[in-house]
Amino acid sequence: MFRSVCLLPGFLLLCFCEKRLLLTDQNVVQALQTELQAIRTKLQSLESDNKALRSEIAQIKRQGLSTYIIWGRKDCPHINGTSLIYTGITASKHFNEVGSGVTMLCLPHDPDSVPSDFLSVHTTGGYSGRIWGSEYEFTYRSVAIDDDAPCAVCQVQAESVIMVPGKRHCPSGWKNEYVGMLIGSWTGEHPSDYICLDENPEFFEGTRSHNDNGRTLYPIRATCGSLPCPPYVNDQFISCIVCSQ
Ligand SMILES: [Ca+2]
Repeated sequence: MFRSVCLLPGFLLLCFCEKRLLLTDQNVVQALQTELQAIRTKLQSLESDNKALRSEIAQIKRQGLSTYIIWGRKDCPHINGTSLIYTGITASKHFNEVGSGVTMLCLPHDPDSVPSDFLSVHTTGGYSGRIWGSEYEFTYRSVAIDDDAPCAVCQVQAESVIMVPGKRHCPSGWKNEYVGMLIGSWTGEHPSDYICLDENPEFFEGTRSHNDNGRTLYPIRATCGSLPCPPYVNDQFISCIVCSQ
């Protein structure tokens, strides 16, 4: 790499690596021209890469990031732009308890303790709610009655995520994240969320088919009346799909 160029009457002088080279040697001139061309080519390649990366970053910023929970699976769908945040346990209130919460939660496998000076069940005298794991109350594909249900929290490169009940196809312009069946509680139980269970549900091996109840998971069927039939069909179970855009 040359340090500087000196112009003297009649010839060109380069200060090259602390040495002064007189550019009357055509071999040196040719070598420098070749090196210069290689640098130009490399620079053009870097500029092209830089432009592509800027475009990709701008696209990601425009799209934003969203999250959703896939119920019944230990991992997120293996599709481009969707990644796992954590895997967990499908959990909510006990089917036979009135209180506690009503939302379905994805509890992680590695919980952190509350602060050591927080309440204990003894100091509250039992005035607290509970959370339970969940069990399938049906047998379908890989799962059986009393199998415990996993879940996974997923991040997706999209501005929005929606669950569309009653559909197996996303609206135009939306991408399919996963498809499944609408799940809730039995009509005679205390309720929790409606959730979209993946159509290929999984289970936890260690507690397979062991009946501990907790949050019980039942398929949801249509009832004609205030719900118009057609298009709905009485007693037909409801599908669902999760879509991103
Ligand atoms: Ca079980």
